[in-house]
Amino acid sequence: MNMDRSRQLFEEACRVIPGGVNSPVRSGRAVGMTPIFVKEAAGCRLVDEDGNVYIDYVASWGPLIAGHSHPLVVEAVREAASRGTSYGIPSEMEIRMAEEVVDRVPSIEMVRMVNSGTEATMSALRLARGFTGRKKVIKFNGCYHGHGDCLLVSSGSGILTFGIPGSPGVPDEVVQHTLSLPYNDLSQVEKVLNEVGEETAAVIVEPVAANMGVVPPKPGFLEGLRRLCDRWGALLIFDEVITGFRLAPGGAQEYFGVLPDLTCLGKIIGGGLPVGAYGGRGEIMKKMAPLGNVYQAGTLSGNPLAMSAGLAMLGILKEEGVYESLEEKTAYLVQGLDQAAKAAQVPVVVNHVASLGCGFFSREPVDDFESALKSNTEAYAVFFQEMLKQGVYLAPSQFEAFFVGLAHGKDDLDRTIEAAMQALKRVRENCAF
Ligand code: HOZ
Repeated sequence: MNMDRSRQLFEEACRVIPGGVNSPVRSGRAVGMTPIFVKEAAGCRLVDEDGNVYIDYVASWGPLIAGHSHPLVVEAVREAASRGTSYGIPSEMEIRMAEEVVDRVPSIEMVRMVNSGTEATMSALRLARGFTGRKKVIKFNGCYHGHGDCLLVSSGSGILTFGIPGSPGVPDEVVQHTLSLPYNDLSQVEKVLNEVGEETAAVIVEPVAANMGVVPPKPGFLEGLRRLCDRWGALLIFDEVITGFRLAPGGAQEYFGVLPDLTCLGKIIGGGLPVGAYGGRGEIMKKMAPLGNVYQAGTLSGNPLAMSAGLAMLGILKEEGVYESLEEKTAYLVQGLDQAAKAAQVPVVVNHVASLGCGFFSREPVDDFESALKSNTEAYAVFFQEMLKQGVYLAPSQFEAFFVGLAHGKDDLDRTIEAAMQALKRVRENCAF
């Protein structure tokens, strides 16, 4: 596989961009590689600067559920751009987007648009603190809620990939009110709330953890969080930046039937453009300025290009049978990967919920941060490299998800399974378990 042009671009990038990338995980360091540089993408295919073609399972880390360059999304952006790229003044599309979100996400009565998932979680947390008048927040080990200071404790994603325990630049005082507990362990939450329940503003959780690989909630975990938050008067915040509009039209809260007080969104609602949102019950959202005194603002919030792309993407997701088709495709892929792992005698645990999944190189079930950490990251690196050679692009870290989308056809899934068989043989030859 020729990567000459990508390597050359990476060298150039390293001179002017820290680590050559604008977000750490994509550097490829965790899988012993330098990154491919993308030239163009359409459907489920990426083409790199050397002309290599890949079946893509990263989908820009989730937003592109309908595939790259979907004609309806591209046309919506083109049309919106011809009428202006940003106004900083209200426009009708913002209302239509808010209506779509309120219609589909069961717990959201009002929503505020921002520009990234990080902004959404930071703002939701500020709102929860402002609404309750309390300071403490409970999060879960291995859950990642963006890179806002208060939530950068025992995080997943890049923090986990590169083994960074916290981040210099986040003073202890800033995280002194953040408590991070084991995911899927309700008894710990109960214990901690017994001690600090009256000081706790919020419990924030990824309803399916998707930044330490994919870890589904155990039956009763989300329901238990709801019950405990009600008991102590804390707000339950679902970070649905990844699960929103992916698991179901109403996200994980619809899928699992548990309603949070506040929800953070991003990714799919921007159709591949930068976006985030947070919403919830009207009485809470009305605490935001200018109605209330909790402050948050943004020059590009409700940006017309992002609203147009997002509305087009949400329109595509209204088509009949879309979610069933995503589930079927993912189940087919997961079954194929399971069989390939068994045939190669490589221990792999494939977790998935709807179209979100992850294969851990591990012998044990992966149901929390501790068990995720036991997976063999060297084996993942070998697997990643071999899959890439065979034209399949996976997340360049064991601790991220794969995203199945509407653009993946059966042929693509079969080719992926075939590639996995070869890659797993290579893992077997090179790695000890
Ligand atoms: N934190 C993102 C994945 N969960 C990675 C974003 C990126 O590298 O683009």
